[in-house]
Amino acid sequence: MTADATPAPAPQLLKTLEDGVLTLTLNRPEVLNAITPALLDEVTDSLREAASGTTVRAVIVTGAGRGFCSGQDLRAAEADGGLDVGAILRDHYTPVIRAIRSMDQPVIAAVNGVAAGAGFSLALACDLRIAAASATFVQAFVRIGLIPDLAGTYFLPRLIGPARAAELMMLGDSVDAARALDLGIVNWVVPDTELAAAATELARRLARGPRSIGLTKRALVASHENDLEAQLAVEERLQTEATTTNDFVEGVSAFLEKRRATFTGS
Ligand code: T3D
Repeated sequence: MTADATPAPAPQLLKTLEDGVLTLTLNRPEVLNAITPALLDEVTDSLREAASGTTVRAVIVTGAGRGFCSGQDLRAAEADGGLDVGAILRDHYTPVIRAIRSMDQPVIAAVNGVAAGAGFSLALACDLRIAAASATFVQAFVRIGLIPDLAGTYFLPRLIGPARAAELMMLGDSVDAARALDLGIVNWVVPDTELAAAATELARRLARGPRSIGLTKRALVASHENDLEAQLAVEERLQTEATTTNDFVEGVSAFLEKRRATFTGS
């Protein structure tokens, strides 16, 4: 065999762009898509690139194989013992959370299997979550003596309430998809074989939507911190912006002409 015949390593992040939908697939199935700094850097770069243009109008994050994401790659972390964990989090991990929250395009987590540790946090940072019936959610951090990170302690109590968040985070028990739906962790649960199609259909629907979806995301993100007065001011500003969009003109015209609106995201 010549050197040229050596197969190239599989990309750790798969990317497709179709009908305005960017799909990012974590591709380390042998470790249930455990994350490394390099993998999350790629995800962050892809999201930033999408955010800076108008081609991508919705994003799906999912995993290859039977896992969604098992959190930090513990073998790689072990091998890298002695590194500054705080610096790795700051420089390589937390940027992905900021990228998801600061981009206007909606981001959907299509949770195809176990979401553990930082993988659970990654799903929580997304705008919408759709899970396969066999998916599970584990706040695995406590099992290895860590605290939840990647903004899990920010999103989970806001999503399901502080008592439920404390239960999941302090006990580290696995939550199945049905309970995740019941708790409000996920928006939808679908049969395993239908997850990819359902996530794509949802993303395409969002991608066909008006510019105001992105502005709505901004308002929702701001609402996490604002009091009533501040949030009313945010709505006044963003609604003013929404009325300047082509999609608002089209939406009103379509209503008056009794036809379906065709939005361009502008
Ligand atoms: O260090 C820092 O930078 C701080 C940041 C921390 C952030 C975090 O995310 S901490 C939390 C890290 N994640 C975990 O603790 C979860 C570890 N994994 C598990 O507990 C279990 O694998 C699961 C509950 C996720 C799934 O269990 P199961 O029984 O379905 O699968 P499995 O057999 O345990 O795993 C399958 C393979 O994936 C296995 O490899 P093998 O034995 O077949 O060669 C397993 O070792 C590997 N794998 C799973 N998770 C990880 C992993 N390898 C490396 N890192 C992982 N996180």
